[in-house]
Order: sequence, then C-alpha cells, then structure tokens
Amino acid sequence: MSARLPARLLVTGGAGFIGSAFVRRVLDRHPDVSVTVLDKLTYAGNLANLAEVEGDPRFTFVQGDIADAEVVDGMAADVDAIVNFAAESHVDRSIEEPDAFIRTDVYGTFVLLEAARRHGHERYLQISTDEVYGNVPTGSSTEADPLHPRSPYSASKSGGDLLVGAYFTTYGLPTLLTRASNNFGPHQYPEKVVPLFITNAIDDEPLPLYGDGLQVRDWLYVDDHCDALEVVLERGEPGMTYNVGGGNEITNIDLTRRVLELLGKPMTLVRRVEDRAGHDRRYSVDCSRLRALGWEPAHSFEDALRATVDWYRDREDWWRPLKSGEYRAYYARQYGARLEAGTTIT
Ligand code: NAD
Ligand code: TDX
Repeated sequence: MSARLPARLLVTGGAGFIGSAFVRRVLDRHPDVSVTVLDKLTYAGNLANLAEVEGDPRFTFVQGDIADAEVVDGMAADVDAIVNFAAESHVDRSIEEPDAFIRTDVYGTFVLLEAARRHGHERYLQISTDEVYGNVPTGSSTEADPLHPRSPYSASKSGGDLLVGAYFTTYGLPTLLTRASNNFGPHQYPEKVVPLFITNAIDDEPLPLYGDGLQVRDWLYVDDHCDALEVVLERGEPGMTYNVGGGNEITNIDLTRRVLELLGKPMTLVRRVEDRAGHDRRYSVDCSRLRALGWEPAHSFEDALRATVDWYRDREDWWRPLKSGEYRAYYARQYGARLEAGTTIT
C-alpha cells in the first residue's frame, strides 16, 4: 500500500459536481500533488465549479472527451494515476436517450484503462455507484454481490466496472473501484432531486415527487465521499472494490419534507407525478470494507442538508443561469405532462 496520493493526477469529469469537489480538496490539502482535469463540459460540466483553483500553478484544465483515445493517451503520458469521474450521470436522461451513456460510461472507461495500462500508471480509480447492485428490498449490498443494473445508466456504469475488473485480472493494472450512494451538497446540477427540489421550492414551483415517494436512498454528503476517495487512493488494495454509503437511508417523501422545512415552505408545493420507468425502490450498501481502512462519514445528515440548502439560497448566481436554455427544454419534456396530471398532497 502506498499510503500517499500519486504526485500527478489526471482527474476526468473534474468540472462536474463530485469531481470538482475532489479537485478543490486535493489541491487544498496536498501541496505536493498536481491535478490535470480533462472534461468535455457537457451540460453538467461547469468551469465555475473550478473557479477557486483556476490560478493554482498545480492545476491545468483541458476540455476534451474521455472517449477520444488520442487526447487521452497524450495526457496519460504525463501523469501517475487517473481518477475517473467522467460520466453521463442522470438516470432520467439515460431513460430518454441512452446513447451517450454507453459511449462515455462504457467506451470512455475502456479508453482510459487502455491509456493507464500503456503508460504503466501507479493507480486507476473508477468512481462508480450503488445503482449497479440494482434494487435491494432488504439488507445491504456487499462488494461481492452480483450486479443487477436495471436502468441504462446503471447498466453502462456496470459495464465500466466490469472492464475495470478485467484490466486488473488480465493486465495487472492497479485498479481501485468505489461504489457510492446518492451524493448531495453544493454545486450539484439542479436535475438531481436535492438541488431540483431546493431551487424549485425557493421559486415556489411544484416539486415533482415520483410515484408514492416511498423509495429509499442512502444520502452521502459530497465531502464525505471525497474523503473516502482519498482514503481509497492512499490505502486501498489494488483490484479491490469499496462501497461508500452515508448511513442515511430515508424515503424520498421524508427527504422532501426536510428540505421544505429547512426552507420554511409548505408541503402543498409537492406534486405526486407518474413514476420513473423501472424505478429502483431501494439501495443500501454495506461499507465495512471501507470502514476497515479508517473511513467514516464526518458530517451528520441534518447539518449537511442544512448547509446544502443554505448554499443554494446564497448562490443563486450559480444555479439560476443553469435553469435556462437546454435545461428548460429538458424540464418541459421530463415534467410538463406529468406535472399537469399530478396531484397535490394534503
Ligand atoms: P456530473 O454529471 O455532475 O459530472 C459529470 C462530469 O463529467 C461533467 O463535468 C461532464 O462535463 C463530464 N463528462 C461527461 N461526459 C464526458 C466525456 N465523454 N468526457 C469527458 N468528460 C465528460 O456527475 P457527478 O454527480 O459529479 O458524478 C461523478 C461520478 O460519480 C460519475 O461517474 C457518477 O456515475 C458517479 N456517482 C455519482 C453519484 C451521485 O449521487 N451524483 C453517486 C455515485 C456515483
Ligand atoms: O424529480 C424527481 N423526483 C423524484 O421523485 C427526481 C429527479 C428524482 N426523484 C426520485 C428518484 C429517486 O428515487 O428521487 C430519488 C433520487 O433521484 P436522483 O436525484 O435522480 O438520483 P438517483 O436516480 O437515485 O441517482 C443518483 O444517485 C446515484 C445519481 O443521479 C447517480 O449518478 C448516482 O449514481
């Protein structure tokens, strides 16, 4: 085990929600580490997320696609490890249009693994999700459980995970794989439920709650996730997979209630709408393997949710511009008819 971070990191997808939190954190805490971000800047990528580190001489940004082998190979030559956050990440968009998910989450992962192998990297860390285990009615998934992905998003993430395993077994590439539960925190694109509901509620717009709202997610504060990634990069065993969960399993309706309470807004803003196709009822991960490396979440759910709500309240300059253009068109497609047919909660 190396017990230190590789000196030169290539962070793919570093302009997104979790990747940018990781980049800000690594540059802040590790003066001896340099970071190059490769990001395509899709609708979800945002350079404003990296404004804090823009002038840092240890930071470089390159706009490009992880599925572009030439670009990736050139960049991989100058680093010691790849940390791959780049992905199409929204389940609802994967149901609408799966193509980009296959291209980025499966083929893009393959391109990165090939480059890491060719350049003999010290480490390759793949950021994955608890959604690959599929629906978990009872108990919690361990890393040894079979994969049962049920959406195009989770199927493409599973494809990436399987390739990572194959590169460890076949080529001895020192891979690491993490599977995290639902993240929340500042800088999350307002299509995901937490920022969507916070920003809609601020504007007194309806909150579209899918189905009966009794689906369960385990909420993980983004900083606790990044903490886990640092621990895994430093002390993880090559070839291993590590689950990362917040230990905060609650129903969507309970989450919605808490968000509205923090904002002082009424439950009458909630609209029950037609459910997501193939909606997984519950995810739950067993994190004992990661805890054995010394990690545990440092933030309470209540405090972290309050901090997140406060951040969106303070940072309208960050999210208002995002809720325009392409976003409005997406919103109309995804929610227009559903909201019209939706019902309020009394
Ligand atoms: P995000 O959508 O906020 O960011 C994804 C980033 O990847 C964006 O900056 C985007 O521009 C970039 N990107 C997309 N396609 C690319 C390509 N082909 N080449 C280069 N860059 C590309 O996603 P996020 O929520 O920060 O998630 C990051 C990673 O963590 C993803 O792999 C996701 O599957 C995983 N994950 C997310 C969560 C969650 O709750 N958000 C939970 C577990 C795992
Ligand atoms: O409008 C909504 N209404 C609603 O009820 C949205 C967008 C979501 N939901 C429900 C669906 C889920 O049960 O809220 C729950 C959370 O939904 P999302 O925020 O879309 O997250 P989820 O589908 O659980 O996936 C997230 O966590 C795992 C991330 O998007 C993935 O990238 C990650 O892998």
